[in-house]
Amino acid sequence: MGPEQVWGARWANCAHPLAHEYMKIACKKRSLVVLAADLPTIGEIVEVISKVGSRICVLKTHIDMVEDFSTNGWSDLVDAARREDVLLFEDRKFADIGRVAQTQMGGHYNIASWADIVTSHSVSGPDVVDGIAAAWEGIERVGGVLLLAQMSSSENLLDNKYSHRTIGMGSASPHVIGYIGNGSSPDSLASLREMVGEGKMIWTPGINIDVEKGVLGQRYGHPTDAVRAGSDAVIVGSGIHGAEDPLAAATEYAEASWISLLER
Ligand code: 6AU
Repeated sequence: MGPEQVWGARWANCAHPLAHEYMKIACKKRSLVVLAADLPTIGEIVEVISKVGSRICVLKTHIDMVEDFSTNGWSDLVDAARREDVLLFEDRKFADIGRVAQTQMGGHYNIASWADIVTSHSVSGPDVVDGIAAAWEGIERVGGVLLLAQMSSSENLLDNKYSHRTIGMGSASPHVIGYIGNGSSPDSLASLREMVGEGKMIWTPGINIDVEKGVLGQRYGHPTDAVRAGSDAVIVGSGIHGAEDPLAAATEYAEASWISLLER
């Protein structure tokens, strides 16, 4: 089954090539899983890609969390992801003025050169997205931005009004492929879906089949509930990389998310 049948209007209305690329990979792998690879070394991330690559569509990184970063080591990681047909997503959560965001896409980690997708806050206004896009354009690459419209952490400040204004900002930008929504709350997700309409995607962190497992204010919801409420991608970290058998866990999240999408 192709993305046109599965996503229907959302496929047709999401004009961005990265949104289409994601949906095509999801259909091929029958999975909406984005792996949050919050691991301390490049070797551990490469190992988890080799284990679960066939069941995940996207690898989400926090490059500044990696203890043994080197340009060569990272290019091995990028090659491993490409071999498995996995998109690369740096969860940088940009939040500065446009010029600084553009510069931060380069620098030591050179995010623009390898990331297909990045996250950004909307708090500083629309120029942050233009700065990110200018960095990709400068090296003739195309990438997509996900704006944080909601968060999964307890007592965060992203209220309904903030989400609404974020969506106003995102819908005016060709570089924004969608929004981060709160996977731990199906009700908030459903209202976000209503605000967003069909033109952009919603990707959801705060996902764990064991909803009681959150630490340090993290809150979790079940992948089935998130997809039913309108999520297009489930971002799963410890639920997969912390599992005894990461491939079995990735398969469980892939199947739960995919079946829920087909039933929606
Ligand atoms: O599944 P976990 O709790 O092990 O990991 C959750 C991952 C982390 C967070 O940085 C990220 O999801 N995250 C995000 C984003 C943008 O992905 C936003 C948010 O509100 N909450 C959240 O946990 O890598």
